[in-house]
Amino acid sequence: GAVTSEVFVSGMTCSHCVSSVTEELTAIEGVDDVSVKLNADGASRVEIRSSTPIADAEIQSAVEEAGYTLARVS
Ligand code: 9UX
Repeated sequence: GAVTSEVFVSGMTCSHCVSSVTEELTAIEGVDDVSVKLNADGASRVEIRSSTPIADAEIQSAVEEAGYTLARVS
């Protein structure tokens, strides 16, 4: 996608966490790629590529749906 969003997510500690977050974010309309740099000791960097801009609130909802916390949006 043409748009990249970068957020940081707390509470992710293993590859299954990565799968859950990736699945929820990929389900958002317009999202075509999600990549996570897992940081088990802090906030994991999550990069979301999409065709159109995704609202922060929508990203937050997806992250929380997966069971994690949005630490910050950059
Ligand atoms: Mo792994 Mo993540 O056992 O909440 S799924 S720690």
